[in-house]
Amino acid sequence: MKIKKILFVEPPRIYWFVMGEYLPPPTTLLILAAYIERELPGIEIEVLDCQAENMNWQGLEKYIESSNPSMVLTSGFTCNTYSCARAVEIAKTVNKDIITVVGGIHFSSVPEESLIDFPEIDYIIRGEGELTIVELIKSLNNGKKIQNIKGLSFKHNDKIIHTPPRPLIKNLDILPYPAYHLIEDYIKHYHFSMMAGRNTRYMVLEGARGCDHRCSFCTQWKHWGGMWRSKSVKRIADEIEHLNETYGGVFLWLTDDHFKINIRGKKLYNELKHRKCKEDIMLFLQARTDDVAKNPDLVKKLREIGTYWIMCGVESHKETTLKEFKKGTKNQDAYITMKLLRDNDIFSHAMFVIGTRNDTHESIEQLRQFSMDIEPDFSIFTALTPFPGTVYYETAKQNGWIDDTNYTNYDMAHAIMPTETLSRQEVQQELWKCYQTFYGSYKKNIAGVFSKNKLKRILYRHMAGQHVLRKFRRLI
Ligand code: B12
Ligand code: SF4
Repeated sequence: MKIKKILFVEPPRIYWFVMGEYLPPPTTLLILAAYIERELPGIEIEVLDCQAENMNWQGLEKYIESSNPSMVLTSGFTCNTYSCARAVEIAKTVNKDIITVVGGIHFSSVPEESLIDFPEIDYIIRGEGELTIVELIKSLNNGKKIQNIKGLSFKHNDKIIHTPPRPLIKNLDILPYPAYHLIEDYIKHYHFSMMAGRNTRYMVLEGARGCDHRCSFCTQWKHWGGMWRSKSVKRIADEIEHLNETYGGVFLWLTDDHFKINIRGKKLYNELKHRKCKEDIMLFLQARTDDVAKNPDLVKKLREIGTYWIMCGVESHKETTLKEFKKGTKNQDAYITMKLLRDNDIFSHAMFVIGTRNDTHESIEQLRQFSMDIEPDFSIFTALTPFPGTVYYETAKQNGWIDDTNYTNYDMAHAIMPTETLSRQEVQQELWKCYQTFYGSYKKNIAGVFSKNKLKRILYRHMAGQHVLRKFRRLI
């Protein structure tokens, strides 16, 4: 079948209850759609966001029937594996000739397993997607050999073929802006209630890909070839301005896993400080605690250009665990970071992990105490999750630690592995206790609900509403 029309599908998904009610734009799909649109202008492109449409699986089937695409593409993380598989299965049910393509961290990490488990997937794009998908469409339309396309996995005569990896794009500035124009009707719906309020427009943009650290539990560095590549700071500022001025995007979430304040903080400040949009935007960044701690002056500058929320992977109070994770930070960095963010009126968001092999009731109790001592505005506690593609996954698999192989539960809220002394159930219970300790205090909740800080008020209303605690309780 010649590819004339392609349909990107963001399938119906389960929300991550920990961060409340939200509707995110399908960023990955928009980034890919923009590139295909520019490189292959003859191809008709549609993006369907089932969440924004409030569409269920039957609705998706009907939509594919009426849209009649020649290719259906989707993407997801590990916890979305089955929803991606179901979306492409539906496409095949509608018309077995529709070519189905998936990509992203999960499918890139376990392509062999995925092609065997989900025969309805025709092609897996491994790693960076833009060049590979364009080459695939071109080759299918010109009858060229698929085997010559780098970064692809597929079945051929009942054999699974993995072509060599594709080299990464050198200059990310060549990428077009994400194709928000293809989903203009949905844009007004995107929001993140707990983080920015129900009526603040939420958009996601990419400033960099990958990371040059090597944390054992993280998928990102491997997926992006162990490198950190950034767009130019001017390009990032232009993209921020574009989303704000063209689409009214206010709460702007940078996908960069490691912001690198030391390298880009000052430059981004210089780029944005004279732009009008800085008064309107609310930037969300992810940074390492060592990077924040070492750059107090730049943190102040970032606040001046609209940075209002920074999320940091604090992970653990134990230096031995940080070492075991190859995190490269010290727990002292967390104290300095949280104080710096507080002093600069930036909402401080700390991520913690429990459930390492040597974790006990006592060590998790110490982590809870540590989380109170460093005083972040917002804490998220997660269960150590062996994501396929991580160093930790290989170790856990070899040692038989993985107790739960249902990928839907790989959302860091479900305990997947026991520790040496705690059952999986006990880890789950400890996780609930972490939330209960951090958010369960009556005094703290009252102070939060009536805080002068609007963000804190929204957040504590969410947490004090007990929905999160109740949902965690139900997982035990
Ligand atoms: C923004 C974000 C969110 C947002 C919004 C998600 C969204 N729909 O936009 C929110 C807050 C909702 C969220 C939630 C969660 N997230 Co999140 N999130 C991200 C983040 C920061 C950016 C995603 C993104 O847009 N990336 C940019 C795009 C361009 O990269 P990409 O998806 O990899 O796509 C490229 C290639 O992989 C490839 N590709 C990918 N898919 C496809 C498909 C096709 C057809 C093709 C051709 C190519 C292709 O081409 C693209 C361009 O080259 C990533 C980290 C990151 N930097 O990616 C984490 C990340 C994806 N999240 C993660 C996790 C764990 C979660 C949560 C489970 C919990 C949590 N702790 O946050 C929940 C799950 C929610 C759910 N139930 O779905 C992990 C996933 C790990 C894993 N292996 O599963 C990541 C990697 C963070 C991390 N460092 O570990 N997340
Ligand atoms: S956890 Fe953060 S610092 Fe560590 S490798 Fe992943 S993105 Fe890099």
